Amino acid sequence: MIRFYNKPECPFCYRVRLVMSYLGVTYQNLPHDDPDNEREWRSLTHAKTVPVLVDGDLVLTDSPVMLEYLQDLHGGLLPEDPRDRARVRSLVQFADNPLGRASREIVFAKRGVPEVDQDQERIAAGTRGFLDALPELTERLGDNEFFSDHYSVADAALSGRFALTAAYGVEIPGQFDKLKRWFESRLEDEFFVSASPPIVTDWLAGRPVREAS
Ligand SMILES: N[C@@H](CCC(=O)N[C@@H](CS)C(=O)NCC(=O)O)C(=O)O
Repeated sequence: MIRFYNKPECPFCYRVRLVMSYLGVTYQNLPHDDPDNEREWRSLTHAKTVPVLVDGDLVLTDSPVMLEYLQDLHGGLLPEDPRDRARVRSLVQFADNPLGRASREIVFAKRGVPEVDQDQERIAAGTRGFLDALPELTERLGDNEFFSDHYSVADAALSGRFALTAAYGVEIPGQFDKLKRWFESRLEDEFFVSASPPIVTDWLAGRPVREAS
C-alpha cells in the first residue's frame, strides 16, 4: 500500500490526496511530524519537504511527479490530446503561481496569528494577487464543467488551492459566476471532504445551507 507522508494544510499534499481519493487509491495517511513517522520521513527527503509518497521501493518527493505517477498507473487524470495535456499541466503550475503564491500570502499572514496582529498589507497584497488570477482562470474554464473534458489534475490542484484560501476568508467573488459554480461542484465531489484538512471541513460545516438547484 502507498505510504503518504504529508501535512493537512499543505496544498501540494492536498492535491495528491484529492487525486488518490478520486481514483479510489487506498493509502496510509502519515502525518510527517508524528513522532512515529518523523524519523523515517526525514530519511526519505533530501529537501525535508512534504509530501513524500512511498510505493514499495519507489520514493517520490515532488507532488507533480506523484500526479504523473498516479496518471501512469491509473490513467484518467489527463486528456488524450498532447496540446490539451500541456494545457492541464500548465494549469497545475498556475495553481502554484500566481494563484498559490497569492493564497500563500493570505494563509501565512493569518494562520495562528491573532486578528489584531495580522499583517493587513500582506493580506491585501495576497487578495489582489488572488483576484488578478481569476479572469484568466474564468476564460480557461469557459462554459465547461471541468478544466479539461473530464476531472483532471488541474481540477484537483485548483480546487485545493481555492478551498484553502476560502477557509482563510478569501473566496471567489460572485462576478466570476462560472468559476464559482465550478468550485461549488468540486466541493460536492463525493471524495472531496475525505481528502480535505480540518480547516476546510470546518469552513464547509459553517457555511449556510445551499438551496438545491
Ligand atoms: N515542489 C514541492 C513543494 C513541496 C513543499 O514546498 N512543501 C512544503 C509544505 S506546503 C514544505 O514541506 N515546506 C517545508 C516545511 O513545511 O517544513 C512539491 O510540489 O511537492
